[in-house]
Amino acid sequence: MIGGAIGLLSAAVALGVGHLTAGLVGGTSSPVIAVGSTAIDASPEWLKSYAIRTFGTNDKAVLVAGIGAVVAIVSIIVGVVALQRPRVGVVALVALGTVGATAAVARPENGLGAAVPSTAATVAGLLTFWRLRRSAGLATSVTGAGDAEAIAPASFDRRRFLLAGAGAAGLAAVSGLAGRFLIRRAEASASRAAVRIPAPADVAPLPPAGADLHIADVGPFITPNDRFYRVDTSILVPSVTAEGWTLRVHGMVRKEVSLDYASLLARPLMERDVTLTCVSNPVGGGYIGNARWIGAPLADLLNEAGVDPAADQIVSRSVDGFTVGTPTAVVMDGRDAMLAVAMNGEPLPLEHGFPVRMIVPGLYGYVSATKWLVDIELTTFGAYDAYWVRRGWAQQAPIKTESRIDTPKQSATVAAGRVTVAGIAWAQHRGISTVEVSVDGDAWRPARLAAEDTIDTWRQWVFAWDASPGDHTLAVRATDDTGATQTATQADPVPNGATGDHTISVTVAG
Ligand SMILES: Nc1nc2c(c(=O)[nH]1)N[C@H]1C(S)=C(S)[C@@H](COP(=O)(O)O)O[C@H]1N2
Ligand SMILES: [Mo]
Repeated sequence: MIGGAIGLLSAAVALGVGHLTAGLVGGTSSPVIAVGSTAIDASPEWLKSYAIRTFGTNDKAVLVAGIGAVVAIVSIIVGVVALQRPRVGVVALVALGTVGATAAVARPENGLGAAVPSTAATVAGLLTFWRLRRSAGLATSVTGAGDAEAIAPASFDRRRFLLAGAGAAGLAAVSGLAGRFLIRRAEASASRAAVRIPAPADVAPLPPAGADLHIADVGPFITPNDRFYRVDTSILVPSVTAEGWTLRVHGMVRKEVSLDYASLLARPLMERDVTLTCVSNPVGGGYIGNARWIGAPLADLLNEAGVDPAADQIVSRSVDGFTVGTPTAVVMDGRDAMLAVAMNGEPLPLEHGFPVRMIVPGLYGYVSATKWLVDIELTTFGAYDAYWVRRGWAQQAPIKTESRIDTPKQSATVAAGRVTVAGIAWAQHRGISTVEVSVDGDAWRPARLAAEDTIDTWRQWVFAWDASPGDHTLAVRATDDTGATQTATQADPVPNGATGDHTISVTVAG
């Protein structure tokens, strides 16, 4: 029992640490992956096709599990033998590392450095072996001559051994999972770096020069990717490669459609500026950004699948299980709903949904903007509640007409005289018609609007204020192209988006 546990845990820590080290220096050098790849290369064609037929895309996972099972059995046997003859354990761990290092270095894509993870694995395995022996009250000198001692029952502290064993198991699990995460992320990054987005068939004109007022403290009209807000439920960004990506369109359709990344890129692509907004954005908040997206029209794909007229909800699903419910009628009403592959001239960044996400102008992100999209199911609102709907948010959530003051900042002190008050206003898919500013609750006065790009984008505005010394409040409100002015009543983001005029206090120095 004890011998088997020591053997198994030492091997597990070795492989976990090896995997983690590979996550830092390069995934193909992981002893597990290197041995697995070597096994794949060495196996005959009939075995490979049998594995693919039987296990499908899980064939690699089955192989890794198989390698794990072999290592587990061997390490338990070695552990039992090593109880009396610790040198056997040392030799076995060194042999394990040597096999891993040899396989890793022999991979065509690797160099000598690929031996590092297996070396780290061996060291970690030996240290674990030594620690666990010690906590079991066994001789700590594993190389000494007198190896014949058995456990002296009196010196065996069960509690101490169990604690050390649990620590080793935890270390193996954490390092193995961390290694897997790092390796997958590196694979997704490499995949993204290799992607070439074709020129869109339907190009968007550049935003008009006047769309950006270039006022300090008002963000640029197009939000750079590294400054774009990010909202999702993932602690760790999901790693998906373009090569491994597929999308299935199913449910209430005439015929199911499946497509891979290459066939998505082969479709006619469109380019559009769309402002994304999060329903959680409080009045005056920053969960909003505007980007130039390239993607395949979603309505065309749905028409190919043939949507059942009764299917009033499109449920889209991310690789991590997150779901979004979008009204079918909205996606099909002619607006530029798309399966986006590029953001501001680059393949989607990993944290913004690489390789494919949904974009639907006019709807808050949680009902439209699924990142790491892998599945689209046509269903009904009656039949299914998506992720945030189950948590109390509205089933349907068009973006509300809103505006924000970006300069001056809340509680700022400004000099008396001409003060530039400026910010943004948005009413995606309706368009902004006017923005007004009120000082100290007095009459609303019109701000100057930047040129409109499209009705799906935000609009900057600026207001010249003759500021007199003292404390003042500034408020802003927007009116959209339907003639509706934003709701003045303050409301929280739950369940369908915050309302209220963004109001700030400033001090004007005398
Ligand atoms: N897979 C996945 N997609 C998601 C989310 C998520 O949690 N998981 N959050 C949604 C929400 S609430 C918003 S506001 C947008 C944010 O997109 P961004 O992070 O690219 O700005 O993504 C949407 N898509
Ligand atoms: Mo959101």
